[in-house]
Amino acid sequence: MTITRHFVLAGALALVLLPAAGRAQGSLTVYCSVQEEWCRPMAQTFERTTGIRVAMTRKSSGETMTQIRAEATNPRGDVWWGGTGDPHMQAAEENLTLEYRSPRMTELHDWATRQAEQARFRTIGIYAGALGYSYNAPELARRRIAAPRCWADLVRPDFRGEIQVADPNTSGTAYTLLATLLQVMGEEPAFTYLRALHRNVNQYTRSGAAPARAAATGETLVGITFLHDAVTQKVAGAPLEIVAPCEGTGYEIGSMSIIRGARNLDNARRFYDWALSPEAQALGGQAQSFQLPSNRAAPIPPQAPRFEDIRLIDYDFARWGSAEERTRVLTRWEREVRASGR
Ligand code: S7P
Repeated sequence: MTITRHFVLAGALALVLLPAAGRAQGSLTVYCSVQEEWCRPMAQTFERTTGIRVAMTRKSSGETMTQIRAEATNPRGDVWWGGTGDPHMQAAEENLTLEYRSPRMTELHDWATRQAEQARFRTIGIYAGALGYSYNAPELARRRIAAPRCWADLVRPDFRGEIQVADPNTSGTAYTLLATLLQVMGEEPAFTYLRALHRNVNQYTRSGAAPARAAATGETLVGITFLHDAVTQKVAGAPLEIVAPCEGTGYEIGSMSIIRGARNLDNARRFYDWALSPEAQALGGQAQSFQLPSNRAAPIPPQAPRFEDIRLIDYDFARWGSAEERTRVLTRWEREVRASGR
């Protein structure tokens, strides 16, 4: 055996024996729009199992959408993972993301594949969660305020300056609130409601989950968020009561898309397939994120708010995720709500 052949064989053997992470498999840039606590194990576990180096950055859904649009002529990200479905739908419509049909699609719930079909397979559902609010129960009792149960309760005068919600321009959660109210009440009554709610809002945060953290510490009395974000606080010991509003509420289909012009397309597809697997989706619950996973075989965290227990509306994702409607509603909110006095 020649020395060269010896080296080739030894090299091949090392490749077989080395754990995947020990081998260079290229890289991947992921834009992550869930909580940092879940972004991190996703990146680390994928890196460990494939050897692909992952650069992950976390931003809210609306902000990520704006960034991808701004980078369209020179894309820097490969995959956008997580965040509410509406901006993913808009990105699909604006041709910012790529069609991909994962072999794992057959393993998913109907709501996840319906999302993909509506976006011509440029996005797909990875989890779902309903919108609502939570309040700090001891603080509410201390101020002798009657417990809220409905959206209508949040515009009562006794909640003046006591409510926190995110800015719908940056936050997918807050955009889901706008679209939800428009669907529950009809557009004109919803804008009247939003102006009344504005008087009670103490701060529009950048990120959607922040109001649940503020309610947990008593910094605000009420935080409007996805219910699962309030559950995360409650599980950590916060004295929160969680409300699925009596009139009915909307929900998100948290989504994932491959960015058009991805520099690491093969790795992006590999991440996409992996992120749809039951093993990858189980990481959510382990990271104290209590959404409903889209893979039918993924474990549902026992703390996850179940859709059967909530009065859900038939949220029209195609309409409210369309570029035209999203832009129109956000512009109207800026003009008529944020600019209105308190
Ligand atoms: O915390 C998880 C979660 O609520 O965050 C996502 C959300 O879009 C990101 O926050 P923004 O509202 O700031 O965009 C949701 O998809 C997810 O369930």
